[in-house]
Amino acid sequence: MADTDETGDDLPPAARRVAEAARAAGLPIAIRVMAQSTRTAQEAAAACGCDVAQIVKSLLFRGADSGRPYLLLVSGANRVDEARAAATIGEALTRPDARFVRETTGYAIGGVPPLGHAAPLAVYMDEALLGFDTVWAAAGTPLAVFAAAPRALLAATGARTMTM
Ligand code: 5CA
Repeated sequence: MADTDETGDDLPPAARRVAEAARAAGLPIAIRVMAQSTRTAQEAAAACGCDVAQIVKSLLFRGADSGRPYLLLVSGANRVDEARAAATIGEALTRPDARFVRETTGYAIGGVPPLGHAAPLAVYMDEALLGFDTVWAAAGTPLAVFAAAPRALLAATGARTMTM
């Protein structure tokens, strides 16, 4: 099966929500539903034919004190230094379980997108992503991705930048 570029009615509902949210945020995107898994950063890089560093991981954390969710958009080449992230955000962080991820974002792990969430989230973006012309992010399902200029993604998500 060939990969498909889709923007319309034949997208899975989760991907359609991402496309709608992106459009509303001033970032028109073409979502690609891949024939092979894009569940992990490595798989997404292989499917997109890009460097793993160009993959945007959308990782949910939770404030240890406030319980607030924080979405970190992290280069696929980087790991989150939780102490450093906590210092940037202003409270210690915990990793929520899969159920909290789904309830908070509206998407299952492996498909969590950088925008289009069930409720507004505080978003932080890894500065390393800004070094690329194009980055690729999940579009709502573990087969769906979209490409964007990182600064346009930064603007559309309202993210603050952080060093990982
Ligand atoms: N579609 C790809 C690339 S865009 C993607 O979504 N990658 S990801 O890194 O953003 O999402 C997978 C991440 O989900 C893993 O790195 C891991 O941090 C997290 N994760 C995996 N399993 C669980 C789990 N059971 N509970 C909480 N988080 C998990």
